[in-house]
Amino acid sequence: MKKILVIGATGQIGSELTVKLRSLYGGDNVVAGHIAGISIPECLRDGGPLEEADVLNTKQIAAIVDKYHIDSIFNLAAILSAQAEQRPVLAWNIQINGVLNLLEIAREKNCAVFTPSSIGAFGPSSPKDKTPQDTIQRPQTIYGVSKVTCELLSDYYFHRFGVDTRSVRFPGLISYVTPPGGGTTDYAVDIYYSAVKGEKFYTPVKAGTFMDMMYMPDALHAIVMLMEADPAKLIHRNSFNIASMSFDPEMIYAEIKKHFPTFEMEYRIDALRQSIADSWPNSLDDTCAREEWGWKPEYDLSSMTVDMIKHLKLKNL
Ligand code: AKB
Repeated sequence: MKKILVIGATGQIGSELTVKLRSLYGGDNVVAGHIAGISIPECLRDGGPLEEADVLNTKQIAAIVDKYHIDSIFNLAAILSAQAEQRPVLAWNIQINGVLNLLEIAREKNCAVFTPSSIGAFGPSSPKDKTPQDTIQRPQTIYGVSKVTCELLSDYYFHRFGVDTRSVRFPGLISYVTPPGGGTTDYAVDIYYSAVKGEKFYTPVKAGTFMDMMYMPDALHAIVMLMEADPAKLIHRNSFNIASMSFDPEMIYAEIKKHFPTFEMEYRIDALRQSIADSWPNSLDDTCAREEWGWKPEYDLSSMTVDMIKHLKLKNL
């Protein structure tokens, strides 16, 4: 049985991942790590240990690893793309110095480490459509720079010290549980909230801006599958392209309108988010993930939309 520490357990991915890992491996085997002063979501309050775990505090994390005999660290601490442009030093600290701290702890204490990368690890000179697994990565955002560095650091620790590092490049993640904050793809979550609340939606990126997106259940499934995968079959590690759908604002609007015929959307372009989105791929080629560990998504735009609307309606927004 794995003994897991989730860092960033209160965030968009971390909160749902912690619940899923607890259901798979048992509540007592999954420690939810959070930073001081943050409000703890209801779903994390019971069901397993809760510890203050700041990715920048090596001593604190090492003590948790010892206390609970942790063998796997799932690192979900991150500053998303648009917010990172406002706070580049913080983004660097969390996404590079924080990851380095964890890799050192993992090397000393023999832990596996999962840290997600992103479609943001590609840049304007990467091939735009069906971006290959191995290709040019020259991002022009601090988020992308930190993600590429994290991919390289994690590969270095694997090859040099044998640390079991694994990762996927996440697209924009869509969920009805915990909202994202400060990302370029957040609009694809916000649009559902507006539709269900009966409000007009203002989209921050132009028609024709295609980005890869994924429904959260598929994203969580990918993390678990990859961390359970037979290491002998993994040719790549840091980091795998994964994909399930690619759309622009017009496509998601049209899909939601099937359920809310009077729903309205208007363009109010956010220059920063538009420039970040323009530098990212339209879609990724995830053949290596499919071949090396059997990745296969379940949801497309239409089935995700049905599920999102069903759950958001239950929330009585
Ligand atoms: C963001 O928009 O910053 C993230 C991502 C694609 O990594 N959702």
